[in-house]
Amino acid sequence: QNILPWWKTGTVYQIYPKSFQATNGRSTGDLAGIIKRLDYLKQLGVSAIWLTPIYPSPQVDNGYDVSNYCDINPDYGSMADFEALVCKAHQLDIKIMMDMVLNHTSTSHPWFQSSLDIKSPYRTFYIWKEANCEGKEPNNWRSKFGGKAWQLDKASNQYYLHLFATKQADLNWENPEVRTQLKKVCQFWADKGVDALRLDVINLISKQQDFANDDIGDGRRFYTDGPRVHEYLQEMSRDVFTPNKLVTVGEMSSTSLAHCQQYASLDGKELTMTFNFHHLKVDYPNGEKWSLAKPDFVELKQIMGHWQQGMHNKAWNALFWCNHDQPRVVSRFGDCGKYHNQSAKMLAMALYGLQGTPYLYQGEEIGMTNPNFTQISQYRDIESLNMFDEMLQKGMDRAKIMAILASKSRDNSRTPMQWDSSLHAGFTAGEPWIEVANNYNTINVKAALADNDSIFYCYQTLIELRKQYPIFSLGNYHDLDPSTDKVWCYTRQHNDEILFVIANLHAAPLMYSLPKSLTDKNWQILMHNYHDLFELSSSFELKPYESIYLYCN
Ligand code: TEU
Repeated sequence: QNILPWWKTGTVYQIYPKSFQATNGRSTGDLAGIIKRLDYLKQLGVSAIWLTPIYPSPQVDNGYDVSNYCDINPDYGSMADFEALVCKAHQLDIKIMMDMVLNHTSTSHPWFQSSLDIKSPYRTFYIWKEANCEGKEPNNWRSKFGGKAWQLDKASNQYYLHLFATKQADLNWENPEVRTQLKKVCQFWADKGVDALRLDVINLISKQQDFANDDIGDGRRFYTDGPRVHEYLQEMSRDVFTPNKLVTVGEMSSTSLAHCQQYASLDGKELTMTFNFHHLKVDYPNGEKWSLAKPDFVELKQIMGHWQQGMHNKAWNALFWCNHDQPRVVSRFGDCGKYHNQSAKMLAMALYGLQGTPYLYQGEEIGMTNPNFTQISQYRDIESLNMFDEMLQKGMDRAKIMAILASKSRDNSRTPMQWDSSLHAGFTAGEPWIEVANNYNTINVKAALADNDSIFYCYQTLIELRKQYPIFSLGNYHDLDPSTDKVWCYTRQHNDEILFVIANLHAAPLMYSLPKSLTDKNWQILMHNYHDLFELSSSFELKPYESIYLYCN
């Protein structure tokens, strides 16, 4: 057991600092607020905290538009506050993971400002191109946030590439000096005592250099898992990740299993592990995020199985339902009404039985829900606001657009953390930058800690079990019935040890029969999301969202 590193047995807690905890009546959260809540995170049992970007930034994309990689956004505090956070976290044996946004910078970054001068050595830090022969954009690539991926600079009459917002300019990784500077940035944070890095859209850094038109798509096939991406990551690993023992998780946009087997290969030549998003597209009809559909659970299980088996003994997965870009999972795949508690626990148990490192997004541990905003004025996210305009222009009905945003917007997970039932959920004494969800009277940390049947304690137990039982890190994966959308039942096996996960995905009760091969085992009940007595027999009724962990060795 001792040979398993912390990132194979531990859980990472994602903090969205802007919405976590404010002090001094600020409208946004801050570092002092995070320090204040470290004991709570220790009680939960997490091994590390991932902070989404806390660097100086114009906040066009909530910090993913960095204007200085080596400082702290003054709204969040100072470098001294950051050093205090690292120190206190380490005292509690909690590691720090920083978010590195290395694919692009803010256009306010001094490098970009300098690059506006065509003669500046920084010109080649970005991807500047001439207009095409018709005097238009260099190609037809689209921005992920809507609109074109190229912005004209009138002074030089050239365009720069931005795969995200207009004010997020893509860096030119072909230039070795760019790579040198970015390695220095990683080294800077390693020297501050940071233990781990989350690398934002890191599989988009290498673009096909002919910048061809994409006749069948938005351009992504020319820069996703691009030609030199593995080479670049090997260089980063060799020069800065490995010498500093940095654990790394790469966020991979529209990637493939074959690429992730290499990115997150157990030989550690590139990254420690990868996030992918295929399992969170099972409610995108025909791949379209901005429309409504129920999740396809057969597809969900099939995707999870594909990755579990494909990565086993080769590479390492990151496991997650939620992050700051995704709606709340209990609103999405569970039930926010009568079965809020059971469905949130079922989703937790189904995911935490898998192989990989779980990432728990702030508020998920108390079953926070989407806020059900009804007015466009309640939204803040640049992607949501751009999509609202795009859908309006397409002539879509306004009520329909609002329903889509209420289900799909990234702001669904960005509302303030619900600490207690006081004003603004205890997030701030001032005016929060985005509204609190109006169910904070019942869904909050204080209430969760006071109820030993709460979702919080389910996560606490799961996190502890994963540290204690190596089967979670080591076992293989076998789906007992991939074709049903009623239940998700799988085993994890390592030598004679078996973890058997049973989860009812719906509110409807149903009869479940143990597969023959698993009936004669000496099962022990490791966990159960109902506290009623559970008698195991060869066939039994599964209650709404009931889930059980059985274990034998
Ligand atoms: O997200 C990358 C990404 O591709 C998404 O999950 C994105 O939010 C989605 O495609 C929009 O539909 C990362 C960050 O997590 C996100 O918050 C940033 O906005 C983005 O990179 C740009 O830095």
